[in-house]
Amino acid sequence: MKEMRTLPKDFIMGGATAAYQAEGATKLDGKGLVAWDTWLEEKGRYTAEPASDFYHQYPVDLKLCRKFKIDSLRMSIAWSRIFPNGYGEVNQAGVDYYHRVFAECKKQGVIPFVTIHHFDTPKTLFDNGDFLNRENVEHFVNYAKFCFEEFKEVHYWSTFNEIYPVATNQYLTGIFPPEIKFDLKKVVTCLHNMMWAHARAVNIFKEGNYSGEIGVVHSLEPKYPYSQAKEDIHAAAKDDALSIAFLLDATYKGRYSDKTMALVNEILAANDTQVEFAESDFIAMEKAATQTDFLGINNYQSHWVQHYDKESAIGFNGTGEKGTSFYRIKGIGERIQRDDIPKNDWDWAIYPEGLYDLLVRIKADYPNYGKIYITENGLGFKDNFNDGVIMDEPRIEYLRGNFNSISKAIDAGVDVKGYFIWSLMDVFSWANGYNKRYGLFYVDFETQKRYPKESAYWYKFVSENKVII
Ligand code: BGP
Repeated sequence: MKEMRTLPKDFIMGGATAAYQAEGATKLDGKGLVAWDTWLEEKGRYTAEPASDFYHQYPVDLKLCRKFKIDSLRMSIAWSRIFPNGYGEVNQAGVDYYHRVFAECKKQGVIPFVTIHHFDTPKTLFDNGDFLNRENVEHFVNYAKFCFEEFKEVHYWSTFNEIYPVATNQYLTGIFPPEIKFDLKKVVTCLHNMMWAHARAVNIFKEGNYSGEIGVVHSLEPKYPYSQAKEDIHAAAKDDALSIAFLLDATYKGRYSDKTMALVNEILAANDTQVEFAESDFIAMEKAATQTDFLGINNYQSHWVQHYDKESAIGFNGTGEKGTSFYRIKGIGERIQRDDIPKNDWDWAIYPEGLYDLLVRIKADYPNYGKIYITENGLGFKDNFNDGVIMDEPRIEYLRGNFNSISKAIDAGVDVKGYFIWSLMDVFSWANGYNKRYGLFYVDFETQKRYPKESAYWYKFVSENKVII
């Protein structure tokens, strides 16, 4: 029999959510609008109502956490519940709501792991340029400071969720509002401004001597060359530079290395543009780089990249109809679907080795990485609801592969402290609506009843025994 891998005894097993995807109640108790509210209504495909109604169901979900040995809940605070317009007057009902959630966490013995911004900038600021507008960075920093002052119950803070997908979904692929496509200047400006905003929030947290830990959550998906041809290797290096190295350099060095910048500049030049950064931003970023406590990694898949020098073109699979996506970016490359690698219905490659490669690479390239939490990982799947029984073997298989990679990386000396499955319960998916389910708990979106899937029992066993079965 093959020997089973283990996890450290104090390894945190969590479940992840995000305010807009779980809470529902998008207009309740003084919450301000976000761009998504109007954009989804205009599209008419689906909305974030009622999502998983976490706004009311949180006691149920936290009880489930306790029952299924889920140590920690990754959640986010909705900026527009606290400041309906992004700044100015505080909405006390919103503040009270999160105090109630944190009190319930305490009651159920669940550690809150809180993101300050998860794709939901208040609409007034979003319409005013979101993070392309540096005035909005000031508003973000003030909001973060408010959270540190107010929510003393929280020990773990993440400034942002997934800076790269914010920048690229908004300004490259255009699958998020404001649906701008192939604007590389906006992409790089947004990445930089958000990293600068992150740094300033970290510095405020440290200067204010707040107790707890602070980090940032990056979406990191390895980029491999599709072949060993020189130009494919270079295409993968460019894709990596923009999507991984740019962010990790900023996080851990406080500035972009010459190698990263040369590749990013090459991408910009191929798109007839360039970006300048204010030298003074790097002062805040270098300071933050030495005091960031942890890195959160969201990883679902890996990519294989080949040379591409024609016009940019995107095919987005937002329906779960296999084989409908393609990704070709001028100046970067083309991401190729490899026939020999399994994929889910949304064409996401299932390749747990990628997570191992990523973890050991971070340790090698950024020795001051602190510690790592896997803050999202999971399988989007059309779960079969059979009289309340949900046999989600493919999800268990996916988790097993990724947990084995984490265990191997820990053996190789990478300090991975915990794991949060995306998602705790089924939630609303930004660009896919409700048929792409990820949860350990199936949500009937009509009745809001929760049903544990087979994977929830598997997860409980791993959490209790720290053995990967
Ligand atoms: C990450 C986001 C999550 C979640 C997840 C799954 O990018 O942080 O909010 O949505 O991806 O993505 P999707 O819902 O598109 O399948």
